[in-house]
Amino acid sequence: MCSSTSILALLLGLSQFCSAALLKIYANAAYDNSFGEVFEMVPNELTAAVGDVLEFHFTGPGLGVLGGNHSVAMGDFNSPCMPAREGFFSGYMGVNATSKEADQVFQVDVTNTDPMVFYCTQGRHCAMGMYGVVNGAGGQTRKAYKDKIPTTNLFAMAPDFVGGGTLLPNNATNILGPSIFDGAASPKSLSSTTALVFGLAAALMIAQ
Ligand SMILES: [Cu+2]
Repeated sequence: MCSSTSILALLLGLSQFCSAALLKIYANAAYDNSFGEVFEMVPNELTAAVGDVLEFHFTGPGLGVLGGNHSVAMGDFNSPCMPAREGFFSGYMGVNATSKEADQVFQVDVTNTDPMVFYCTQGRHCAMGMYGVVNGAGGQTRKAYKDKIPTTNLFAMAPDFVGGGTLLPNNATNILGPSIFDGAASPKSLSSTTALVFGLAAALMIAQ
């Protein structure tokens, strides 16, 4: 990504345009009145360049509620919710009921731009939607992975190691929250929130 944007960066005089990015991804549990429990990765489709860092956060209502104990592992496009032979695994991260985040984040360095799938190994979280794809292409996209999941009752498997990344202390407070991602991790839910805000504003204007 850097090489394709460097000329533009020079023209604009923006040297930071070409710096490595820290890409935050949230393994999040939420509750929606229509859909019930929602397990998601936010975002669940992203583009990353060599040198970027994926920073996984584990968020939701807290340990003991909605399965507030997540992980992230590199997956295998051919075997949904199963680990890649060589990849990364954070281990299980309980969500702190106060901050709504786990007390640690897990960072993974991006060393190539091949399509890569990641998922939560906890129970049925993966089959219920807690997975995402970096640099999806060809037959290795989020949609292709989703189509291979036979049923939301599929239990995930975890690697037999913790590694391939770095666990770091996390002082963040959950920026998502079930109220923002009411329903799904798609921009749709954001726009419906926006629509609600505009709708309320319009209603107020009419009331005046
Ligand atoms: Cu999970």
